[in-house]
Amino acid sequence: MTLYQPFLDHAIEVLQKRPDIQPYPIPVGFESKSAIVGKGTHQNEVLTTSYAYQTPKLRQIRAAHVQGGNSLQVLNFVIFPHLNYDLPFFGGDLVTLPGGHLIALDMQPLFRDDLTYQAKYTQPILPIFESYQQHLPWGGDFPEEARPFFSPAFLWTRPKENDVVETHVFAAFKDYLQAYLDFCDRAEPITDPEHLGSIEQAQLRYLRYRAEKDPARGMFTRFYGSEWTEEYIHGFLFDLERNLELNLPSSLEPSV
Ligand code: DBV
Repeated sequence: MTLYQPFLDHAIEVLQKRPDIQPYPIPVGFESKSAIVGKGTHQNEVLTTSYAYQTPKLRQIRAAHVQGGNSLQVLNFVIFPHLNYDLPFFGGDLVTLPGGHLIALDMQPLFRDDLTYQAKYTQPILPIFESYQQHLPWGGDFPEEARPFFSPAFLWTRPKENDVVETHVFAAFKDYLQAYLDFCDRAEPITDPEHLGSIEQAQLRYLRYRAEKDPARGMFTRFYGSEWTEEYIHGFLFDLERNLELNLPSSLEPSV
């Protein structure tokens, strides 16, 4: 059993209990991808598997699980709400590299500086955040340009020990996911056109940043090549723009 398998199993179990859950299509070739990397006695299989679901409120719930031995494990788990809800994104980036663990867990806001938004989606989770912060201290260095995409309840930590991941990080992951699904249950569709427009802009801002700056791009390119990697990023991991293109209202279709 690899380090993040219990996280993935838990998420899938919780999601599958929901009556409105449906599979979300994973493009052919991306359900599972494997490569042998390294030389001689350092050869290792790196296996990347993908999982995806949807509900009437959540456009895409998806996970990428990378398993490449004790010093290469990743679970990247993101939930993208439909564009007619003001829900934040659920963002989990659980990464183990030779240098140690790197954990990012948050409900990433659409409107970080909007106080009404913070009161709705950040304040309720601050008590959870604070209860873990003592065991999971701030992880330090962090890209400044990523700041707008994280909430004040951003759990960002670099634990040294596996057992911190297995205990505190796992517990935090479960609590954040449950709190997120509770937000979903309460969310009401947005109908005001101006509000809808600003949600779409915020979703695109977030998506473009993540696709462009995906910290896994280098790793995936080394293992599986750049063609597979770019298609995985834009066609599965961060696929909103492609889907918007496919669903253009007829009035916006190019008239050529
Ligand atoms: N990160 C992803 C996806 C991954 C992934 C889809 C499937 O967004 C893995 C894999 N994250 C991953 C790996 C690393 C990181 C690092 C492999 C290590 C990169 C390396 O050191 O070579 C949060 N993830 C990081 C870092 C941060 C995050 C801050 C370290 C700094 C960095 O390398 O950029 N999550 C990440 C992030 C956002 C987010 C930047 C921005 C909105 O939501």
